[in-house]
Amino acid sequence: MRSLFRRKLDVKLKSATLAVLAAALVANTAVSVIAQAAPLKGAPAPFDKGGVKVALVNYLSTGDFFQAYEAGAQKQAKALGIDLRIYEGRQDAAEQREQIQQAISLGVSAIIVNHGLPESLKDVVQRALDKGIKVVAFDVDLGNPKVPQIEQSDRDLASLLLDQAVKDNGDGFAAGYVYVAGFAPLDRRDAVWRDFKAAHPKVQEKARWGTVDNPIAQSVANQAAAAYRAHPDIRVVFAPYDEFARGAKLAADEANLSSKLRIYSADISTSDIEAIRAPNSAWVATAATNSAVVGAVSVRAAALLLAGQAPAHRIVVKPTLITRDDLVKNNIRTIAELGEKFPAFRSSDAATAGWIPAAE
Ligand code: SR1
Repeated sequence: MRSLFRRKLDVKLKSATLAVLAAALVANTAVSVIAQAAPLKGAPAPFDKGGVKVALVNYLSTGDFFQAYEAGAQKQAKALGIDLRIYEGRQDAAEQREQIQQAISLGVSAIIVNHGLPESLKDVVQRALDKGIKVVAFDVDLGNPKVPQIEQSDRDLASLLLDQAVKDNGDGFAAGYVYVAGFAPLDRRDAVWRDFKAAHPKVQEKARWGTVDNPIAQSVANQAAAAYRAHPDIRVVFAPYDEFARGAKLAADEANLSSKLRIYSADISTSDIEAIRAPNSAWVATAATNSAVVGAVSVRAAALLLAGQAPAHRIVVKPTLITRDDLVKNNIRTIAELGEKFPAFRSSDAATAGWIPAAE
């Protein structure tokens, strides 16, 4: 029988462990240990020995796009035997800097930076590089030749949407535009919108709104409702982020405007597909990648750098246009079903090598 002393000690140790875990959560240290850092047969160093630790430091984590991105990164990390530490994004620039510093102290070999504000990241990323840590960035332009940049070709994405908008509505319409400055993908899509307006003088931007305050879709819906009331002639809404489109649609549904408006967005998830397919939905098209694939590409880019096989400086995952008609005609209800119809939603050949196991 165990002594009373021993049992008291066990209780104390358990409470201490819980306290450490709770402290980790409060301090927002990496809480996810995803995979065993196992050796990968036939792979170059350091993957042949295992023990490779990589950090994924997010600026944004909420919403379907970022959840699928993380899931894709986890799956690819597991296939590579990488121990992936994920730092949740809370849209807090100071916290993201601190997380990068924590990853450096933890002794990771590579860091994936997912979104963020370049000015608050550049020096801390340089600190990581100076210590020999490899860095890749998704959708944040760190302007550093040593940091490969991953993106979804935002120019193509916006062009696909706006071409479709002209196809559906002609080259003259009153538009609402949902935008928040300072996010690299949104800024790149905005550049296309500005060029588009210059080339289509009969397109009038009647109202502009946008916020990334959580819950994003609901906050955008509140703004959209006011914009629709003030500008009842709006017929097209360019909302190139799925959370924005959800908000624009919510407000359209509530104001009974679904049959008068057409919404064009970016991104796609199973719940987006459901919203686009809903009877009489105003959300008629989106241009998107599979964000799980983009997460996998981000991990592969970091792995290539670690193996001394530098990927291209600009790594692009190409988007595909998906219309409501495509979804309805092909009876597509999920991302998996979308992958059966559009191969680009199954995998990408960006940042691949023979020794990297597929995980998509
Ligand atoms: C706030 S930035 C949101 C965008 O980031 C990713 O690039 C997704 O495509 C999303 O639209």
